[in-house]
Formats: sequence, structure tokens, C-alpha cells
Amino acid sequence: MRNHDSMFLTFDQLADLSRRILRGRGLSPGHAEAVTRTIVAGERDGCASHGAYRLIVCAATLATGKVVPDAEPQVTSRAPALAQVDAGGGYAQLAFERGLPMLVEKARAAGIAALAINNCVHFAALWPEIEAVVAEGLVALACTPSHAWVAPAGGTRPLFGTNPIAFGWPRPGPYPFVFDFATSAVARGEIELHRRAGKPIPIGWGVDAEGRPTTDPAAALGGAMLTFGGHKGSALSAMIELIAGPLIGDMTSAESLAADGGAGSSPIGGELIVAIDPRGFLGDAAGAHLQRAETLFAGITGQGARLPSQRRFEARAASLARGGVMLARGLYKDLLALFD
Ligand code: NDP
Ligand code: PYC
Repeated sequence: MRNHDSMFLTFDQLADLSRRILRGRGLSPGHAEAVTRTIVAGERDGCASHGAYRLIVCAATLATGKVVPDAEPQVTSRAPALAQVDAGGGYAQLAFERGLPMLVEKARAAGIAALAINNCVHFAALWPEIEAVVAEGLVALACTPSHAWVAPAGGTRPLFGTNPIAFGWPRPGPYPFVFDFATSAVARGEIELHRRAGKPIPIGWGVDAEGRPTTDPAAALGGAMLTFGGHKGSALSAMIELIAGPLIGDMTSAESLAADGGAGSSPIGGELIVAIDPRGFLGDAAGAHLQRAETLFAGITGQGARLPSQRRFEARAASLARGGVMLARGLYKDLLALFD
């Protein structure tokens, strides 16, 4: 991005803008703060489709009335290793923050634990949740269905969501091992950004309403997105539908889209987060075994490959060094237009 196409905002300025947009649309202070933390972190980490752009998505979703703006998440212990949060129709961020302490406590006690977040609206990347669990020294896995936008491999009609899956592993130093990706070829937000910028998309991201491969982002958004890795991404996507849908008593992506009823909200439903304590199997030997993981990571980077999240962590380091984010001017203008 050329310098005159972007502008500098301190973290506080971006957070203030986010709060004003969200509070102005009726979101309670607790939710506005939790959502703002996610938005600022996304922009800080250079996540174009899941940073400040998400404020436009949140504003549109809040206008649909599909989010309960002052929902109070209710945390319940379901079993020694199972925690559940009923988000009450609110955004997932506050629900996750409320459920995290019980998830961590149960994972430490049982060696493994799961947290189901039910009845939430999810608009974000999963890595903030993953990093929060990993910061407790735990291995983490998270996934959530979304809206039925993606055709199963071999089909042409939307059935699956973009269904992200994310994983985290604690490491010495400031940065864990984390990956976080949609099981579609790309997140829907990325195709939306191409449409906003008037840019074509690569073949392989989506098909038009007639099932033909397309480079037109609007045609792909109106047709069907494709899974990554053909039948492999398709099977993973189906698994996410199951384990973060019916298994936790929540919606599939098709049910989420039906519940939206054409309003255009972010996905509604559940999220499953699993936490594993390395000390569960390994006790005092955990440190030595985690050190062997470092050999694996060195084997990746040692041949010139990069670790997932490396780009994101480098973007984070650059943002932290400059004390804020470089925001595209066009996006800033669109955010200010939300006050009109
Ligand atoms: P990307 O394809 O941009 O990236 C996926 C992951 O792969 C990241 O961890 C990324 O690290 C890593 N990666 C990318 N390139 C390489 C490489 N060359 N070598 C090693 N690792 C690499 O993500 P998606 O478009 O699939 O998803 C973007 C975001 O959208 C995710 O955070 C996801 O959670 C979110 N999302 C949320 C949904 C929801 O319903 N809430 C639905 C769908 C997506 P890095 O970041 O460092 O590039
Ligand atoms: O980009 O696919 C996406 C997405 C769906 C919900 C949040 N992000």
C-alpha cells in the first residue's frame, strides 16, 4: 500500500473509533469492549479481512436485529471436563472471555477439556481465542460453522460454511505455533474485499450461480464458494458442521443461514474450543517433550519454509513498534460514513 493510500491510527484511536461505532449501534459496554479488542488485534496483526473491516460487518449485522446487544453470557459446568456458555444471542467474544477461566481450570484438572459456546454471533478470526488458551500453557483447537456459502467438493450448491479451524501450541518466547484458516479456499471476507476493490479473484475460490468457475467476486458470492484441497477440505468442513453444530446442540451453517432469513447478519450458532494440558499425559516430563516440538519447528523453518502465523506475528511486531496501525484511507472513510 502506498503511503498516501493509508493513514496512521494509534491503537487507542482505532479502539475509540470502534467503541463509538459499536456503542452508537446499541452494543452494551461489555460487548463493545470485547469486540473492540478483537477488531484492534486483527488490524494490528495485518488481518485485512478480519480487522477494522469487520466494523462495517458488525454495523450491518447490528442493523439486522439478529444480535442481542446486551446479552449476558451464562457459564455452566456440564461435566468434569465440559464447560458451556450460553451467549444469549450476543457476540462470541464476551462469551468466550467469560467461559475461558472454567475451560482452563477443567483442562488442568482433567488433562483435557472442551468449551461449547452456544447461541452466539461469530464474525471474527479464531486465533484470538486460540492465543488466549495457549497463553495458559495449553494446546488449543477451535472451530465454528458459519453460513451456508460453500459447496461440498463435487457439488455446486452452498451447504457448508466457510468453517474455520484453528490450532495453537505453546512455545518458549512471545509467539506460539498457531494456524487458523477457513476450510473454504479462502475466507468469504477476502472475496468481499476483492469485490470492494474491484479486483478479480483466482479461479478455484468460487463458482457462479450456474456452477461455472468464475473470477468475478460478486458472482462467487452469489453462487458458491469452494472448499480448499478438494475433498479433504470438504470432509474437514463437514466435521466442523458436526462437532460445532449438532454435537453441542447448535446450528449447522444451513440452519444459520435459514435463521438469518436474508437479513445479512454474521453467522449465528456455536463454537467448540478444546484445551489440552501437556502435563496431563506427561507430568513433569512435559517441558522436555515440548522441547522436541522445537526440533520440528526448526525443521520447517530450517529449509526456508515459514510457520503459519509468522506473517501475522511480524505484522504485530511492526504495529507494536510504531504504536498503531496503518489503515487504508478508503476503509477509514467508510468507517466514518457509519456515523452519517
Ligand atoms: P489464510 O489463507 O490467509 O491463512 C490461513 C493460515 O495459514 C494462517 O495461519 C496463515 O498465517 C497461514 N499461512 C498462510 N500462508 C502460509 C504459508 N505460505 N506458509 C505457512 N503458513 C501460511 O486464511 P483464510 O482466508 O483461510 O482465513 C482468514 C481468517 O478468516 C481466519 O483467521 C479465520 O478464522 C477467519 N474466518 C472466520 C470465520 C468465522 O465464521 N468466524 C469463517 C472463515 C474464516 P499468517 O496469518 O501468518 O499468514
Ligand atoms: O470470512 O468467511 C468469513 C467469515 C464468516 C464469518 C466471519 N468471517
